[in-house]
Amino acid sequence: MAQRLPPGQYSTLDFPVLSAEPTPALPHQSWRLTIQSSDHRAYSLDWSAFRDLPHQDVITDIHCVTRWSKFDTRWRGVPFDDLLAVLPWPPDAYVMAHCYGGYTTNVPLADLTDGKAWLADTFDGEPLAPEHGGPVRLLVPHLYFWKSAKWVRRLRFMPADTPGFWEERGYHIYGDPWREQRYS
Ligand SMILES: Nc1nc2c(c(=O)[nH]1)N[C@H]1C(S)=C(S)[C@@H](COP(=O)(O)O)O[C@H]1N2
Ligand SMILES: [Mo]
Repeated sequence: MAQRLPPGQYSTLDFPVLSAEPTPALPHQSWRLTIQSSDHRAYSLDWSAFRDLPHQDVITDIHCVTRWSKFDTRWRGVPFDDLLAVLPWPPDAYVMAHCYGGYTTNVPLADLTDGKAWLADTFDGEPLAPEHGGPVRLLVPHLYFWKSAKWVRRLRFMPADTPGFWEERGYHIYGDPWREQRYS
């Protein structure tokens, strides 16, 4: 199974917490997810609208740029495709994920569609813990885990790729672990 571990990574059973900001308190009644088009149209979901979207179980490996990988992590969440399906307008080619707390990260739309990404609200059968991004985080497991934005608040479509928080600080604009795209 050597090919299961991307170059320069080691496998761990731990689930380290890596956050650039303090864990925000996000009660369900005040939580919102807003999708924003590049021409400033907005579509918001409250908790009950989000909960009513189709959910899917996911078992996947995750890879952090700090070199830990964790195999067979068990999530449940809304496939990004099902979120796109409820949007009243067409998406743009790039997405900036904005988080409660201010963190941002950029991902091309093509890396979020066709079953490649989820808005996860469950880990190991339990509501996603606040320190791991609960109530909802982005899960984009084929890219380094910094792209999996915790406490996601707003998904802003953009016509061009623009660096987010870590990407502005030297992390790779794309972040493919199999090509070791750690830093730019
Ligand atoms: N909002 C937010 N999301 C974030 C981060 C962060 O600092 N803030 N860190 C990223 C990084 S670098 C990693 S490795 C993972 C860590 O997720 P975990 O704490 O659940 O292991 O979250 C990513 N998403
Ligand atoms: Mo990370």
